[in-house]
Amino acid sequence: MEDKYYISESDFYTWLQENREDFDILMAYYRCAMMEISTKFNVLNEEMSLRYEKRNPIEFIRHRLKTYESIRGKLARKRLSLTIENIELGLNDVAGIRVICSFPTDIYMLADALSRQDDIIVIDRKDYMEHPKPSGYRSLHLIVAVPIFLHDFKKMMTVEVQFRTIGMDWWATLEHKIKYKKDLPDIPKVEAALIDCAQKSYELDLEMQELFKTAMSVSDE
Ligand code: 0O2
Repeated sequence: MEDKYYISESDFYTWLQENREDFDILMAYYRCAMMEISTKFNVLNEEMSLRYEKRNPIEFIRHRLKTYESIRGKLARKRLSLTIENIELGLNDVAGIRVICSFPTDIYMLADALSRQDDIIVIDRKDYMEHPKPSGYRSLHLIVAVPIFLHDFKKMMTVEVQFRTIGMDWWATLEHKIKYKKDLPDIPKVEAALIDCAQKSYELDLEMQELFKTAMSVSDE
């Protein structure tokens, strides 16, 4: 039976031509929202470099807008028809920010600091550090709404924030290359090895965190 939510590539591009202006405006709003969130993290990073442990908890920040391909696929997976409204209200991760932190505890500290800001609304929180995915994936995901201030109105935009350590990011990037979302049959040996690598990498993260604490306490004496 035909799936009424399936959107072919050519249907998507025809729709895009007809809705180009509205689509481009929505994407521009998402870019503004990513700038707002990036600035918030840059401010926190700057502050932390001067206070408390006097170091930057953020190694780097990346951001991305979801690709056409990914928007098309996710709408179909969520059983949503192709409309501007469904892209905006039905998908939470069109705008994505990845905050790569030095140590696991930095992740919770930064996520809490962002969540406390009074212009931020936390819509969802998924703790894949405490509860890794069956694949071995670790990260902390927040879905937040942030206001963007346009010349004559204010608009709340949704952004997905993924917090990872360098180790979690390293694993996720390579796992993505090796298997994530590829329509390959399961290869139990590869899956088990990936889970094992994720665990080892997390243990190293915790070890480095302990080394840092020890070094800090010695330098404080
Ligand atoms: P891309 O290409 O990174 O943008 P929901 O949005 O709640 O309906 P979803 O999208 O499954 O459901 O949310 P979830 O589980 O929080 O994961 C979303 C994102 O986390 C993914 O984005 C990946 O970036 C990352 N992710 C989740 N699981 C894995 C995994 O097992 N391996 C890797 N490498 N990354 C993972 P997208 O949109 O799938 O893709």
